[in-house]
Amino acid sequence: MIKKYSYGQPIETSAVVTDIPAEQDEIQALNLIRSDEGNLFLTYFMEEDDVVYGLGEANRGINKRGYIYESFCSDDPLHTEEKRSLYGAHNFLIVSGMVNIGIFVDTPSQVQFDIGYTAKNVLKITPSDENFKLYLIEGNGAYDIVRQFRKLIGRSYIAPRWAFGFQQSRWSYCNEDEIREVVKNYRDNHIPLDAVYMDIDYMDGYKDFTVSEERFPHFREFVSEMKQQGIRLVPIIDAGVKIEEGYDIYEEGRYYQLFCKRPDGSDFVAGVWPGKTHFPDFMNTNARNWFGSKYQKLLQEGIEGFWNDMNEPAMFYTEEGVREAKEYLKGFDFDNIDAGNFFQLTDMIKGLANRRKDYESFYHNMDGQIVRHDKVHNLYGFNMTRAAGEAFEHLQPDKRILLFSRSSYIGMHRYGGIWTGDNQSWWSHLLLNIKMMPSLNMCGFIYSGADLGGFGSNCTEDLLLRWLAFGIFTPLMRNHTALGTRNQECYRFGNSEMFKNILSLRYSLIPYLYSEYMKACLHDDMMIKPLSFDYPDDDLSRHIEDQLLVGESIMITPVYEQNAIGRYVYLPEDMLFVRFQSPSKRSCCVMHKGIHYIPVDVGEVPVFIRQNKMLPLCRAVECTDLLDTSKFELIAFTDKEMEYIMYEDDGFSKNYDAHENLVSFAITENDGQLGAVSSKTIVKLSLFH
Ligand code: MIG
Repeated sequence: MIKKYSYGQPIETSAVVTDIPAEQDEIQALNLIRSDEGNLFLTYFMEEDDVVYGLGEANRGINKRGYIYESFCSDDPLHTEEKRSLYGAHNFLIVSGMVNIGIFVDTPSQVQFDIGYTAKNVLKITPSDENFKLYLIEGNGAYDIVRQFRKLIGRSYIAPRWAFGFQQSRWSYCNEDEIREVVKNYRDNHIPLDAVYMDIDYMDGYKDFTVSEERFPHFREFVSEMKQQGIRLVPIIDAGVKIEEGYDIYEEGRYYQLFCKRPDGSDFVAGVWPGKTHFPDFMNTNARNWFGSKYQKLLQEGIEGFWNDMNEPAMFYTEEGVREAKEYLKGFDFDNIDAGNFFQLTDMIKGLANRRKDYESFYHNMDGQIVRHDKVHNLYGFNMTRAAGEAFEHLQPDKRILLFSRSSYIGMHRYGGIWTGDNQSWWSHLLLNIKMMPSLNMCGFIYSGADLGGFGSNCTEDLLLRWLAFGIFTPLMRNHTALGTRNQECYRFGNSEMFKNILSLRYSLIPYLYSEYMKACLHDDMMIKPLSFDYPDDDLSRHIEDQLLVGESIMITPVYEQNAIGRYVYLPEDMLFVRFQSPSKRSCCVMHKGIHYIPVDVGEVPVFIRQNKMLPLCRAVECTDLLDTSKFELIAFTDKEMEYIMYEDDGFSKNYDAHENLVSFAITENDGQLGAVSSKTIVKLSLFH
């Protein structure tokens, strides 16, 4: 049951698609309090053993209890443990225990969630704006609440199937030959690959929707050359539009008044990659339609996917900030630098980027309503991505286009996925990736993933192998790294065989992963879940943070520590342990409910098949275009009749709900013998009980 409460005059965020009338009475479950300082907050008393799920793209654990988080989309590339904000703002959480309650604070500006940080058992939610909507969801457990919430916010974006292939990125592959070289190395080593990313250097002077003629002189031909090798190119689009006379996007945006404004009506200026830029006013319908239509320039070159970056929006500096810095420096006593002014000086310079003050200094025209940016800050990246998503509906109505964003708010999940931004090549960030996936799923961001191998810092071979062994289960499976870091493509480390094995397993799993992904999208469900969602009565499951359920059949237990030779796992029921060593080499054994230590060598992938479930596998290939989904191998863990329904479609059109899309793999009994029955060819059945 969902109740909606509305306070003051909230700005519409478009997060929710179901219109429900607001309650008239005061809220029952939470206390709305005004503090002595005058600000409004909500409190809820948590029981000692309540678990708190949610907050989507946020730091720390699956259980959010014990820390403080702030929803304020932030371009912060150092996701250390103390950070309170990352790139997304996903204000949905669930307090789960004897009583279960879902809370969605729908407001476009900053919100603070103190989840037992100040007082151990107190959840305190402080919206920075007193005009907000609040949704309270009662349900039969956390999982039920998530499903109700997901119905409220609408169907998740659906990616094309090729986007389940492995994707390689780097900041930047600078020209055609560098990309050719990457592709050649993958193909020569028989390591599967479906896409290569084009980071900012493909553009002409970092100007959106341009392609450097010098570095990509025959772009359309190049896109098609890559396509013939089964490779899609995915260009980046940045939020800021370069200020340059004669550049059509700049000229049009200025002429039609489609950029964010200063109070005096002039276009707001921020420095980003191209130098000085204007920010398109994505809160304005005309601006969205205009910017969205520009993606056509690349679509008509044959491009089929995009990633939207820098849309918090990130800024290196503003003109106002620089002016202040200059003033400060004029008066600075460079001859007498001591501890006091030294830090003042460095903080001053570092503080030029993404200043709160700057976010408070420009305005949006929300179709007639003038709103200061900080009041709607969390909607900017959402609306950039919405601009693209809505445009694709007209430009390519019958085709799925890959789209994901860095910044987001709930509601954006209907238009695109996300990647989790600038992580580091740290083991702790592999673990963070593991813990974040179910939270993203709760908020509808199903097509998502992290920079595998880590963005900042130098990756090592074992970290990349372990990270990929987890990444094969995330819909977006992309290796990406920053400018200046060590080469991180899979063929860069001596032993390409292990990489080939892991990625080949991904391709064997694609029919299953895609099926579970599509079911999650079509039924407003989750693809990647915490254990407790499917084992609600198993107490220990509520506290497992490093094992996940992927779809209905499997539990995964990734290794995320350097030099580990295995790990402890907890089985909430008897399961079949499958140790994938290579596509052709694996060992299986039944393990009982409880705690076990399992060996997992570097290069191996441990998978547990749940009771009365099965895992279909197809033959591994080097790109998704070559997948043969007529023949399957089944690994089943059952001693009775059962069935797995696989969702399958062409992977690019939008005929999602057709009945033919469901294929049955059944284990049935005949003359006392269990066997497999399907309209597909079963090349091998491995049955365990
Ligand atoms: O300020 O385009 O998160 O993935 O490689 C850095 C360069 C800008 C940040 C993105 C990252 C991308 C990088 N971008």
